[in-house]
Amino acid sequence: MRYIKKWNNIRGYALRIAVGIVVISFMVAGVNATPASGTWKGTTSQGKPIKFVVSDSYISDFNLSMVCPNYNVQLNTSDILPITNDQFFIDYYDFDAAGTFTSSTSASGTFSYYSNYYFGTCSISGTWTTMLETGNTCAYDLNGDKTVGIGDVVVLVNHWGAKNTDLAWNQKKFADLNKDGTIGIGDVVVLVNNWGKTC
Ligand SMILES: [Ca+2]
Ligand SMILES: [Ca+2]
Repeated sequence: MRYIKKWNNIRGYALRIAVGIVVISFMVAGVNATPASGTWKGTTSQGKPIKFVVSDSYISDFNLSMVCPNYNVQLNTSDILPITNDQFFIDYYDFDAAGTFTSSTSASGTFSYYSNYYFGTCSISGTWTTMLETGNTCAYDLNGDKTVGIGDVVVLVNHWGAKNTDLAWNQKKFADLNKDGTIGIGDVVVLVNNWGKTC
């Protein structure tokens, strides 16, 4: 009888540990929110626009407007940066920006800028929020400006000759429009065939 009671106790503890593991797993899974691919737009705490493109857990074409006392500044980078643990960081000359994806369709973060140039010293920082743009079905819009045009050719040129055997292919394959495993003339043809399309 004593052994049975002991076994029941052990079973009770084992069950509680198992439930605990499942609950913690769900909590951890809840933190991870794989961002959906597409164009993301929002506003900063200065009320200015922010925009970037997410593709296969990489971020590119980051645009952020900022207001200094005597002038306006714009962070534009076409660098392709990884999103790791649903976060990304940009360290770009005078600019810093960081973001966290709080769900598959929303993200928030911070930015800062310091400069001491001809127009005067500017030291600003703030926050931003963005949402995935719905209805962005323009599959061939590589730079996220909602139209197929010369800006997308520039993206192809910047990745020209990349192959699916390259180590960095994951960062470039979004530009492989005809899915033949390389960035080249075939992808330009796809753009030309969709030239001027808006989305
Ligand atoms: Ca475009
Ligand atoms: Ca291709």
